[in-house]
Amino acid sequence: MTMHPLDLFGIDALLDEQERDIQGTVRRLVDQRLRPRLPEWFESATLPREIARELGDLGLFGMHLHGYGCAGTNAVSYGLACLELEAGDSGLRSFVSVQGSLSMFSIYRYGSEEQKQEWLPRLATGEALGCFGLTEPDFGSNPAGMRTRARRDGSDWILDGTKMWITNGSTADVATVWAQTDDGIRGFLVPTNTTGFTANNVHGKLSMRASVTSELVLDGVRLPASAQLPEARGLGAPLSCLNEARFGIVFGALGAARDSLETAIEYAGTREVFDRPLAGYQLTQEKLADMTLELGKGMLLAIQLGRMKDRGEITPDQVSVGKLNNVREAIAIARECRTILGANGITLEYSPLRHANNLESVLTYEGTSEMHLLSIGRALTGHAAFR
Ligand code: TGC
Ligand code: FAD
Repeated sequence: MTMHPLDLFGIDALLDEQERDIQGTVRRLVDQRLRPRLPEWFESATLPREIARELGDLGLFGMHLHGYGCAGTNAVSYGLACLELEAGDSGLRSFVSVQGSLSMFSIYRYGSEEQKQEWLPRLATGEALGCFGLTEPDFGSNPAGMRTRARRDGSDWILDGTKMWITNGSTADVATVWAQTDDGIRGFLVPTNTTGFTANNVHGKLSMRASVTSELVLDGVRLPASAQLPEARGLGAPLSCLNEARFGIVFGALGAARDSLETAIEYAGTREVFDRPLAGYQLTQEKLADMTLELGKGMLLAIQLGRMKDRGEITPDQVSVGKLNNVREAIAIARECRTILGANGITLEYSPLRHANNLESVLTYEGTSEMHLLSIGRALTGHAAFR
């Protein structure tokens, strides 16, 4: 008899019935409806917009938000949904992260009642798509230096600037855009059909191919005063949205790792080398055992952070611990699993290298590993070493 890696940690026993149900539902959606098409989407560098309705029907967009058509689940359930989506492909999890944790959360947390009524119900169903423009060509890790500028013209705002690497940029109906004003950084909701707004897709990606990544150009975009997010003041506003998306990644990255490990265990069990199964060799077992330890420890960390988030106790530095550790271990697991698959591991037929390539983006976005190391370093020493 063999065991599933996570059963060695008794992970299921840490979840309640509703959390297990949500996880099972998302896993079935991914396995039955999405997984068969993922290699093709990865190869053709597309993610069809139509899947938004399917994800919306399951309540996956903004699922941990309350009201406005959102499911209102706890944080652990949201994390488990991210994990199952990323067990398919990081592009799927990104799609849901950006819609729910960045676009919807920015409106939910900082928007006017009118903005919430206008956008949240449609974003929750997937009828509308949102994106979140913080990064610029020259300001990624250091968004405080952003050059995008919003200036007053009477009661209107005029936005000029360029955002870069924006997930769902060219498919979104509304962009949350962060810009410098005379009073510091502010957020704006830009309907993407506004004159002066254009989105150009990034091509030639070797990572996160089943995901749309775009440049946003704002050239004299005129917006009414009501387009400003009234409650967002300063850099802390966009950074607080990142906490939400980073939390999803703490769980999500482990989905890519779990799928890689399951694939490697199954492959090693059937692949014969030197006349017997690869799984029977000590070197293979050492790899599998070590990866199981990191996967299980990552899950324990994710659930611990999820419980703290549900109690309203989690801090940004604790999210950094989870994001740094779980993405770093997930990419190491995906790469190690690839070795077990030999040459077969370099094809789209098997998931580990696709996951590893995707995780290169996950290592970089939502704060690079170096930024999270420095955040933890600051928490430990009191010295900020960013500048
Ligand atoms: P610093 O002086 O530390 O902070 C400025 C203000 O912000 C507050 N703050 C936070 N608030 C909430 N959550 C956080 N995580 C926060 N971090 C900082 C802070 O208290 C302060 O508030 P106040 O009231 O005192 O003004 O700012 P800094 O300029 O020194 O920067 C710190 C640093 C480097 C940690 C920050 O800039 C950073 O996190 N950089 C990384 C940028 C990043 O992660 N970008 C992600 C873009 S979005 C994305 O990648 C989406 S991918 C999505 C997908 O496809 O899944
Ligand atoms: P840089 O900031 O130029 O960093 C380059 C290297 O320098 C990194 O290794 C970094 O860690 C290191 N470095 C930087 N500062 C320091 C320092 N002080 N000390 C030591 N090392 C340092 N952004 C959005 O706003 N919205 C999105 O939807 C979005 N989606 C994305 C999707 C994908 C697929 C990718 C790849 C990125 C996405 N991003 C998005 C952008 C992402 O957040 C940035 O790429 C990230 O924040 C890093 O910025 P950068 O690429 O400019 O790297």
